[in-house]
Amino acid sequence: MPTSHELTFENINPADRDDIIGTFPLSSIDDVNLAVSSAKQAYVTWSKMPAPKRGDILRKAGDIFTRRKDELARIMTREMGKPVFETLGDIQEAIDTAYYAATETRRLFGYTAPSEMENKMNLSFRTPIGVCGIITAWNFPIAVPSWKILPALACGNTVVFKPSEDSPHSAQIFAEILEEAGIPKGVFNVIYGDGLAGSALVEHPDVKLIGFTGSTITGKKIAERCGAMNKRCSLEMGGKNAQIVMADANLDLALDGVLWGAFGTAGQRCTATSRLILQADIYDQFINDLITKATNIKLGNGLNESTQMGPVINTKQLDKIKGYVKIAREEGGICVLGGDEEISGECAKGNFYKPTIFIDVTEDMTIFKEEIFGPVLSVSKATSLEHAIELANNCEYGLSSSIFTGNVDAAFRAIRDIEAGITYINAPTIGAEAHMPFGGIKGTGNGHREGGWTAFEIFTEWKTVYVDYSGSLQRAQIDNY
Ligand code: UN1
Repeated sequence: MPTSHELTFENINPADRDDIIGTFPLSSIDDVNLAVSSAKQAYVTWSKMPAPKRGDILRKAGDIFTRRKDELARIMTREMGKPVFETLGDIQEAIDTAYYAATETRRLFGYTAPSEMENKMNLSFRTPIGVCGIITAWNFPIAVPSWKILPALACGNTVVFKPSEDSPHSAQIFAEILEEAGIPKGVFNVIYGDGLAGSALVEHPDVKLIGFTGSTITGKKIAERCGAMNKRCSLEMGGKNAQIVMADANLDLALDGVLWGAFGTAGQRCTATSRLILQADIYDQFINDLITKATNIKLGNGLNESTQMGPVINTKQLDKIKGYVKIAREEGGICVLGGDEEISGECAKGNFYKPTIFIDVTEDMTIFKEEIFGPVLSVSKATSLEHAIELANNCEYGLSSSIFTGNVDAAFRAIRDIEAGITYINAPTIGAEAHMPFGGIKGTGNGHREGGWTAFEIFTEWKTVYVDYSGSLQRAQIDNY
């Protein structure tokens, strides 16, 4: 989409700050207005297209994502840093979501129910909402937008998408793919830039819904504005996810679980494991084994095959992590690994932070409570299952959670008692599957779930229809009893 003015921003490779990927327009309010009015105009025909026909286009988008997977994975790695084996997975999630959304267009089921009167039929079905504003983060530049955009389109809505200013290139390719798949002009629009473009989108009266993934601070502001303007709003915000390990667990598995959960994507997932809660009997030994394994994690440019952990997204985020580690030390935290940025070798020009572990972390410490969004793991000790769950729940967020145990009773108690939208048994806190409800409780969300069939709840309204074929005025119970 053309921009009406000259302001731009640079897209910088986080693994090498000298590598400027490109410049992107800082969309102005005029640009946002243009995008919304295109989306509003396109809604008239797109919303009336038979849903399975919309599905054909989404299926084609899935095919093109598949065709461009390798190329796009490398572009995404250069743009946001995570290793190629992770960006390939990111795109796979969009492929799965595209095919799921395509099939769902033949299954946008409504309900029928018997009428309380003779010769009358009661039906209900889903209708689209209108122009949807989608605002997402940079850590899953293709997967997370796909969770929102593809179901929104399947349901007959049109979209204005504002990606993070740290991943505009991936968003541009997302748009290219939808265009090639045959999305009509105006149905999908991208605006680029920071909070200015984002808030213009939220404020626009013709935008009927905001779908947001990002920080809790921004999400709450969006929710307030959407509340005041009576817009639908679905939020996916922060997490402070805990992995519990009981003494009866398969400890090797639990170790692999926490290494992946805490240091995969350099800890930059809303589902990342940032707290490890160990039962006292295994505490010392597990920590020793964890340090040994985490020491060997290979940092570097995600385009290199040997890299296991990439950089963090930008210097601001690097500073934020440094700030949390400083606070942790000031509060008496014991750092047993990392605790510093990595500036040696191929990491010299990037935003690298070493895998970091603090032990004996207590509930009053800041790193126990606040989301860091980096490779920093806090370890705490629990005396029992009940204590472990109490520690896990002592948190303002409620996205993901995990318990490793060999005891079936403990597993079921954890399923019942852990306060989170997602609980894994004998698996890490990361790795949600695209066709299952995704989201959190408490400070993480506002009651909606993306992923699978639940995304279609977000992007539709219900229309209820009564057909009276009695030929006479039949009064319903409200006027008849
Ligand atoms: C996010 O970090 O915003 O479950 C989403 C996972 C990923 C999604 C993370 N599939 O770890």
